[in-house]
Amino acid sequence: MRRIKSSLTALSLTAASLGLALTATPAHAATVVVSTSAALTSAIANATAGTVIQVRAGTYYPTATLQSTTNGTSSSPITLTAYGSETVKIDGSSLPSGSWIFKLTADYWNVSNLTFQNSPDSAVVCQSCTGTNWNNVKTINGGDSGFTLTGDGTVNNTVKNLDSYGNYDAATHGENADGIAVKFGSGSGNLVTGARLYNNADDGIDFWSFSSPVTVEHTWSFGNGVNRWSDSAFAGDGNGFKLGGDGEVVGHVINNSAAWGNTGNGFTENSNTGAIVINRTTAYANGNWGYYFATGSAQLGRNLAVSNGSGKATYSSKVTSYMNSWDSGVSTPAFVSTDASSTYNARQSGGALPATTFLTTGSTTIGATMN
Ligand SMILES: [Ca+2]
Ligand SMILES: [Ca+2]
Repeated sequence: MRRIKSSLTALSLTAASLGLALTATPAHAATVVVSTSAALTSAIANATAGTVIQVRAGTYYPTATLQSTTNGTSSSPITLTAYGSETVKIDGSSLPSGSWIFKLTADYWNVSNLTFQNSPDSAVVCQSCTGTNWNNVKTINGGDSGFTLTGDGTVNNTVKNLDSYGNYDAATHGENADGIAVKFGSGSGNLVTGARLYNNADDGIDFWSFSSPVTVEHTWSFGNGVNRWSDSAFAGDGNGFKLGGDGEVVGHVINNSAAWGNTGNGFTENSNTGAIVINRTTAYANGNWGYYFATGSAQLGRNLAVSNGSGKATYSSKVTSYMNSWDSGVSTPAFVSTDASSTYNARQSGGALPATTFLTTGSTTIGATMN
């Protein structure tokens, strides 16, 4: 009896401890499965650290911007994702003009396997976000940039396997709608990887007025700046990778990526005089220069430029240029294919870029590997 009694006492103490612990926890994790726009709106608005929101298959038409200012934590993020392998589209057609579909001013959210389409303005905006992860998201056919990171305190965000295309700002004649914009802000540790940014009115990627280095890898930017909207005053710039602006001096890093068929330059400093690093990329058949680094101190290494309208590369005497296809003594490897059709294919299971031989060369030293 004595032994049982002491065990019960211990059990009571444990329960009391647990009770206190539960009382001290502000919110506990919950999985919320939603299948209506109203439920989706509510789930996002009410999510707290640890909440998992799973969205059932279908097309959702919210009537107000989906948004949150509630943080997850690094160990207990907030998750917004499709239910299982179901196909979920969140459509902005019922939003008031000028609206975004989804806005986070929050930290530690994981968002995956969702399409945001037909937004009146930008589709997704993450403002002053830390530690967010975006995986296999699509932002398509919106009225301004598809995906945007902005604001000071934009830190350690990863955008993986984004497809952003068909975005066009009609009122400003295509001057602004980029595939992905990391603009007007600062913060370290931001990564864009595995993105396809194409057929947008303005640029594929734009780092205008962002004062901290951003890293990009395994990303394709193509067909931007083409007037696909019969806009008689069309003003899209059409750069594949626009890597600066507004006086910021910052060393962005671009690895193993490609730009083709853009109306402007494939890769451009856009007046950023910082030590931008461009390594093992390919610029093919862009309207202007493959590489335009006329004022800065970029480091261009092992890049491949072919058939660009204004020429392979133009750069200042402060630029370091080594082992590129335009450098003396470097031969230009032949492309296995110049048929881009496979680059539009569905992504591989798991979200990687589709397999392609387009712009591959087999070279182990120069140009993008196209994967
Ligand atoms: Ca522009
Ligand atoms: Ca732009």
